[in-house]
Amino acid sequence: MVMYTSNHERKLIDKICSEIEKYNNFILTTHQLPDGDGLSCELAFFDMLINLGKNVVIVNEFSARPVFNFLPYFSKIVNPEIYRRLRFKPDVAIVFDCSSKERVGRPFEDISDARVIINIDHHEGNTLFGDINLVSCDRSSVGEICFLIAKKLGCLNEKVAECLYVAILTDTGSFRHHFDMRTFDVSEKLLQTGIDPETIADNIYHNNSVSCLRLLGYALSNLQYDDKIRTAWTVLTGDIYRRTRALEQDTEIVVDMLRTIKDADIIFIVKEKKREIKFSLRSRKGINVRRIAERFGGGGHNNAAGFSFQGISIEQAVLRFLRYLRSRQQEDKDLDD
Ligand SMILES: [Mn+2]
Repeated sequence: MVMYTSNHERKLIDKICSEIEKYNNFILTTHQLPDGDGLSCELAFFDMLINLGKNVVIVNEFSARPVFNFLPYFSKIVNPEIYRRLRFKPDVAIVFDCSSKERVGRPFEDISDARVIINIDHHEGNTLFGDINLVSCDRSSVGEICFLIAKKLGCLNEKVAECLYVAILTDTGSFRHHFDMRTFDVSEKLLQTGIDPETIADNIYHNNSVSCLRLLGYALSNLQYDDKIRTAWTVLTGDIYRRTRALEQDTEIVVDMLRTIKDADIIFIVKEKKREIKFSLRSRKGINVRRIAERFGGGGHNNAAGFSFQGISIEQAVLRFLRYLRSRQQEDKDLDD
């Protein structure tokens, strides 16, 4: 018998369900550059809430990768400009997969109007910015947590299950990292609704744009590797995005590919944005990249984190970060000696 929920989780889920019953107007959001987890949870909740007769708006600062457009209600998501024109008065805001309110980006102003902010997340170091904070760091995905709420509300149907299965599938890298037995148990219950995992996988993984693959091509042809620190990285300038016409969200495929390198314990992608240089880090063998990212003012998960530099060039940013990784390696060696 797999232990589903801790007492702590159960209490918070009860509280969230009673808030949902009490109020009528809901605003849902997730982090900037929504991923499969945050996005699918929004869409699952959209279905659950409209079935309960509620008014619901999903507002995201940026659109998600088009590979997710097969999911129900994908086209219902609005950006902050459209949202403001709706003059919606939310009672409850639900924020998915965000460790801090800053991660929400511009919609945070809008959700701050709500009477109750519910924060559902699984990131270490979540700042507990909500009035209710359901933060379970040992859960594979927010989708796994949302399954518990869907069941409690009696709202589990095929649409909800499809979304939550996508959340779990993508956040675990197709069941490769950050999951446990409960994840399979939840997935099984989702599949029992009749959803087809093969079609879902096909929709997500065999649905890339040519631009996205071109971006990957550039990324791989500029791949760097330092065997002393067992680290691989690549730099994606604004020019590469312009030339390939790839979306920033398409970077995910590059991250996934670099993660497959046998001899790299840490991989990172450097992305040039308007005013900042963004670093996305991934690790294995228990190397905690969240702590590394925190040194540079960022955060995330132990094996997936990020941070950004401002006011320096992309070359300086990479050099500064590599210098840190190399010194860190040296410190570890010194400790061993
Ligand atoms: Mn997540």
